[in-house]
Amino acid sequence: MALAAIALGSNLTSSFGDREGNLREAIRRLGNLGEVKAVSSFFDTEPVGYTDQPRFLNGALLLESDLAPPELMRALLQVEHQMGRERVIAKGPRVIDLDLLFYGNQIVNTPKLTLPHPEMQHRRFVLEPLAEIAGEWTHPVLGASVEEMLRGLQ
Ligand code: PH2
Ligand code: MG
Ligand code: MG
Repeated sequence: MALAAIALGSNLTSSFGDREGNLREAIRRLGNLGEVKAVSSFFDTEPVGYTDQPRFLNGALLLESDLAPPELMRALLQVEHQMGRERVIAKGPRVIDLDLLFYGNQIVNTPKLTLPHPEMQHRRFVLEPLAEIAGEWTHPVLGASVEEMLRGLQ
């Protein structure tokens, strides 16, 4: 059993509803992979990177799971796929994006998975929701808490 932190994002509507409907459906499905321990509020955010796309709704959650990191990662991609995500433009519009941020204090560097998530410390749309539910969680490489990383951005 380990605790994982997962970021959620959506900026398209789908058969599950609007952005919030997509986040709620994804959270429901993540409940099949373990026990959802905490869910943040949802933040309406400006698209970062590729900016010519709709605004995002972003959130974060904590999942306690028996799945090891590669299996959990595969399961997240499967939920994305089953909810109709199509990879058209890199960093472009999506029904649902599920990013594995932390898995306990594990450090992983493989072609398919990097843990902690390599961009999380730069992204307000990740750190702001995560700080609500795991502000004290310390990044095992950077040695800074989520709260500290968030403060480092302003
Ligand atoms: N995800 C991206 C690129 N840009 N911007 C916001 N606001 N929220 C996101 O989730 C997001 C983004 C690639 O995953
Ligand atoms: Mg992402
Ligand atoms: Mg992703």
